[in-house]
Amino acid sequence: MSEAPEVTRTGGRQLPISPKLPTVRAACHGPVGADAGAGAPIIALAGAPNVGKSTLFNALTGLRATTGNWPGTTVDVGRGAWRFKADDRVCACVECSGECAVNRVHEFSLVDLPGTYSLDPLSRDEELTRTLLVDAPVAERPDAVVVVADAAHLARSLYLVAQLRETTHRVVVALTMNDVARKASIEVDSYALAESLGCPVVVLDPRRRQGLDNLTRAVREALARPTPSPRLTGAAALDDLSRDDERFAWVESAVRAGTTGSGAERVSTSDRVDRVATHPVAGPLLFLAVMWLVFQVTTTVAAPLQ
Ligand SMILES: Nc1nc2c(ncn2[C@@H]2O[C@H](COP(=O)(O)OP(=O)(O)OP(=O)(O)O)[C@@H](O)[C@H]2O)c(=O)[nH]1
Ligand SMILES: [Mg+2]
Repeated sequence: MSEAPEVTRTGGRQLPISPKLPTVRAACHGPVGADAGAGAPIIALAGAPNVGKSTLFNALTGLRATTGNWPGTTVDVGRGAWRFKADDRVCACVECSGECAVNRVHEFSLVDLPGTYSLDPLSRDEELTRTLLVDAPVAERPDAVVVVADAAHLARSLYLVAQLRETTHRVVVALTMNDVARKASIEVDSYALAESLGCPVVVLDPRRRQGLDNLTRAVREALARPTPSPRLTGAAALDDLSRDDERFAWVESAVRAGTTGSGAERVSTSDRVDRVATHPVAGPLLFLAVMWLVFQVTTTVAAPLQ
């Protein structure tokens, strides 16, 4: 049995979509590479760290992106061909006369992004997600974004969806860790969740390759729809911290609508504090304010006591 080719990776600040990737093996339809052919729709896998993005990427592409049970496993961008059979396109390949096994194969170019909770980058690898989804020219952005969300920690997975719905991206939510959620007595109603989020929600287990056909269908249907009109415009609006409360409220109502059970997670106060404390602008300002307060306590306040 031939080994699956290593995933092709593009790292650094370079825009991941541009470079053409090398061909790694041949098939009867001509060269079949680690990446899909030119013109294939580009689908990005985004989501919080450690939710199963690379496991899903591997299941869909047959490649071998590194996966691991710790955050930060993916620190650059992987890209590969997501091929699937569909019965609505007949191949006109001369060599195989339409008989070969890869007949009627469609393909997407699948991009595996590093984990991120939001579109506000805190590290260099998170910046890649921001660059690809927000800062890149519209023509170079993915045709759809699959947000991989952890069913056991839904609230912290959905902030990214809250930000993406303010852009022109087509979004499909792929719900992993359903087994973990069940063990924690969290029941997710994917239909209610989809209705509340306003985008398709597909339940899957990428380790067992379960739910992949449903994901393929949901992405194809999303691509058939026109791009959504943006609720907000521009990167500046996305970075507007004052919109946080609104986004949290939206996430909270989606979690409430889509989950039941004793373990159902809510957006906690610590989630809100974390959000402000780790914000690229508000975080350092908060740090300086605390340092100033400590300085005042140790000088002005303590001086009369000495
Ligand atoms: N229990 C359970 N484990 C899963 C599921 N999906 C993925 N995993 C496991 O979760 C761990 C993390 O998976 P990765 O694919 O590396 O996660 P990632 O989102 O790519 O992580 P980063 O690259 O760090 O952002 C691996 O050990 C997977 O086997 C699932 O549905 N249920
Ligand atoms: Mg990964």
